[in-house]
Amino acid sequence: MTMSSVEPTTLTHEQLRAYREHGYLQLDSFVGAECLDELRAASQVFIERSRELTGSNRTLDVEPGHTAEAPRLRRLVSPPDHHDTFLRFTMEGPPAQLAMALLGGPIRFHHAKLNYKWSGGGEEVRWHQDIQFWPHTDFTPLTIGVYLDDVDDEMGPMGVLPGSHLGPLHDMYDADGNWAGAMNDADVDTLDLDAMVWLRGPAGSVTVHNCCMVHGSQPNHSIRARPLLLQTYSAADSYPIAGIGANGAAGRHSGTVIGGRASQLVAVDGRTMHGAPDWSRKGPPTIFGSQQAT
Ligand SMILES: O=C(O)CCC(=O)C(=O)O
Repeated sequence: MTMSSVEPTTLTHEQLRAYREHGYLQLDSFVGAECLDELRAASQVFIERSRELTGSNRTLDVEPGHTAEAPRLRRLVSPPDHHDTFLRFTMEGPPAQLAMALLGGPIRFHHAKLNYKWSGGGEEVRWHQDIQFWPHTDFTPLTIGVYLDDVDDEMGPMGVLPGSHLGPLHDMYDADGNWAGAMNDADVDTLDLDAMVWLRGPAGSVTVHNCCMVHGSQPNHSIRARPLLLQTYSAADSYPIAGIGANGAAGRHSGTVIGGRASQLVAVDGRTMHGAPDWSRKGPPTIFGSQQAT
């Protein structure tokens, strides 16, 4: 699928410079009320559906204390695969337009998720970087989060460490060699946690963080859930590297190019080549067919 009619948002030079330099952006009330209402209605469908569950499944991740009467959701996995409102929002809406502006051209969608961080203790996300979860051929991937409700300090807003996207890429395996999905304590000790910026804001506020940014969030101690709809895009000419992490299992729409076409130019290990067209959906022709057709 290619979505070519999406136009980039206009950002100021200062916003573009701040994103490059600090690795994140926050835009208050970026998504309008009508759009937010639609997103909340779509989200409610899954909260209701979760009442039938006694444990997590491939679509809905629920906390251990989840019940039909008092649902406690952690995540809706890949919202665009499950509801047309999410699909349109992610492929054509404000986050896609913003990613195009930040990346300066067509973009490639990677994946999306809706993190709920339920009220009364909804879970902490420990310090981590994203790129190790789904390495790409460059470091253009970024994640755009949209708060579906107002978020204050008590609710576990997203925390980012400015400039850390230009620093080391941390190992997120534990001492026994198991994937931990979070930085180890020794690496966390090297961080200046006082410099952490907490991205709170009214409903519709947007967070952007680069794939190498150190980030995480505290538990939600408030009486309201903190739904944060996250979507990840890269430049169209950046490609997920197969066989590592979530690449290849990032949802039905992963790989969709938005706002133009990929030129098939790809830089690997400092050398740029003009790669073959994308045959992943139709299947590749044979070399004989290609050579005899030209
Ligand atoms: O929900 C959050 O606060 C952070 C989410 C996050 O970093 C992730 O899911 O990778």
